[in-house]
Amino acid sequence: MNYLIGDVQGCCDALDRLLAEIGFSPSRDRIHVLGDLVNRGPQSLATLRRLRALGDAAVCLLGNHDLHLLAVAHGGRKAHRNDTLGDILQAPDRDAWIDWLRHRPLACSAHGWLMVHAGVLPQWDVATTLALANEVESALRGPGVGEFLSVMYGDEPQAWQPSVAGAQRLRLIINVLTRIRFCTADGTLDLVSKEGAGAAPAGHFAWFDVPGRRTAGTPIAFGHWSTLGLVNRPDLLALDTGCVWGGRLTAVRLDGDRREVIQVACEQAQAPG
Ligand SMILES: [Mn+2]
Repeated sequence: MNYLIGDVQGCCDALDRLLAEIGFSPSRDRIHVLGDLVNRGPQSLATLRRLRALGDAAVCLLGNHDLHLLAVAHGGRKAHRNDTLGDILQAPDRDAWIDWLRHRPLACSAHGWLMVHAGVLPQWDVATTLALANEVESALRGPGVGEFLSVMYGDEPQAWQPSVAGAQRLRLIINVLTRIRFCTADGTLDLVSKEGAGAAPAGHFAWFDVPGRRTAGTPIAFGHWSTLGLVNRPDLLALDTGCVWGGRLTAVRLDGDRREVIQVACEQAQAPG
């Protein structure tokens, strides 16, 4: 059976309880973990150990916190006050963990679903989304990864231009796939607002509600947006249910056209703010 799992953020105990709850068998089942595997929770290293040990039974997408870890590890970025990445960064085998992480994908198409950490732009269809994700994946896996990570951060450009190349292009792709919540009808990003879908800035939509979105015919599963809570509609699954904030960790079992939501309650590891 195939499962989708929302943001774990270093809450390995909750992940263990969730896998037990669904009766997960690595030889029979597969989980797709929708990014933000690490950070803010108490067990970032243990979470990577658990997921990596599952081999092909766990497809793990990269989220913004996972990219932050890569950027800190490669020296291009300072750690944040609330980071809980020390157990990985100080591990004797840290290079192996960082190397494993930088080989994870940013998007995945499986079982009829498109899976990303945060979302997509309205102009992108599924094939375009996967191709653009692959451009970033190639940069992360290549020899210039350190330099790439040092230019990865920034909120510009705010809109997609197919002709834009280089760091600007990859930064926009990353900001969409791992950070988007709201955008305008023409796909201009707002990367500031973090409230729920009802709090769209003027002229903006939740990315999945933009009229004419070109991925509309394909169901999309994503995490990242904890203030949205669980969204379970025919064309959409939003699965960041705030585990690290004392919410829940959520899995969805995909069984043909049927879905089953499985959740475990989580201990609060971080207070907002
Ligand atoms: Mn995120």
